[in-house]
Amino acid sequence: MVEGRIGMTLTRHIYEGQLEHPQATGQLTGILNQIALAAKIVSREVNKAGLVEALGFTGDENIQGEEVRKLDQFAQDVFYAAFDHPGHFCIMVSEEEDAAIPIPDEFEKGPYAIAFDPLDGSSNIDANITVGTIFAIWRRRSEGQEGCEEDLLQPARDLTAAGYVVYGTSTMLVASTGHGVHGFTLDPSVGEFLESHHNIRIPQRGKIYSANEGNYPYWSEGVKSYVDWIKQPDEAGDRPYSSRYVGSMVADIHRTLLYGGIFMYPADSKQGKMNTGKLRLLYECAPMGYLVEQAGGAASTGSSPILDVVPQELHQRVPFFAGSMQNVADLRRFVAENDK
Ligand code: FDP
Repeated sequence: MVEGRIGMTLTRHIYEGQLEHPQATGQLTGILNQIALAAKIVSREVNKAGLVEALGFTGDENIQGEEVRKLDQFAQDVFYAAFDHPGHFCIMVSEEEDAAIPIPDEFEKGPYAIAFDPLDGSSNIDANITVGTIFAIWRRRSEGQEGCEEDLLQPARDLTAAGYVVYGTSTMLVASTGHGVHGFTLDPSVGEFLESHHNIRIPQRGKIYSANEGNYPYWSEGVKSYVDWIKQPDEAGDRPYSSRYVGSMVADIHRTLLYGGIFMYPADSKQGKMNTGKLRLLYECAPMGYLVEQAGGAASTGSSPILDVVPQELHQRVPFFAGSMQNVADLRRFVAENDK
């Protein structure tokens, strides 16, 4: 059971981390504080969504061809406003927008680039199911004032920080700056994120698998045979695994981090030929893979570590398998043996 430390607010945690690094400029502290503020605003709106008729579609479509729901747009606006002016970033990319988003001319440019999904799992909103925000932060690579795509097209191995906010039965912010993964639960009575999960460690093996199994007929032989295997009873009683799939990546990864097991969104051949899966690299798989590895787990495309994938385009998709170290190793073995 991971526990937080009494009186440890997110702000204090970040500040103390900063003190341990005398060379720190405080920029990262500022960024995480901005994210926490935006998360509180989105959390408030998510919680009262049904009451104020915030649910439903705006009528527009986003870059993925999905209809944009009102809360998606609201979350996009809130996080954009948190990132555009404090001088932390030189460029951003969001799931909601096709092109990279520049920092407006009138605002100072900063040393970081951010990729974010303002409201992941949004097809669940109408059913009152958990949704979340995901973010990934890299140090910029380009020189000069304006940022460019090169600052965003970096592998997860080079992340400076990443995290997510899960708007569930309570709102939690889970983040890493490369020194373990820590979780902070929003206490609405004081309006603060308080440390509730210090140094989250994912179990080395878990007995839960999480996948949209409706896609089974379209998976590769390797993935099919792995899923067949984890459903077969064995003498030791380690199998079959239990199946849990919310269909909201933040919720499924959050559970996987705490309980162990494997989350997967494999490539499939639904459209005829094998695709690269559904989930997006920059603002879904890279940050979640980084967090899972920071917690002692593994994240893979099935054949190579997610952290090593060098993005070629902003909205690139990749097959994604993440969770307990041993579960991901099993999956990789089945893929290596069956998918030549
Ligand atoms: P959503 O479409 O509701 O935004 O990538 C987005 C995502 O949800 C993930 O959060 C989730 O894990 C996945 O898609 C669910 O996809 P399926 O409906 O195909 O299972």
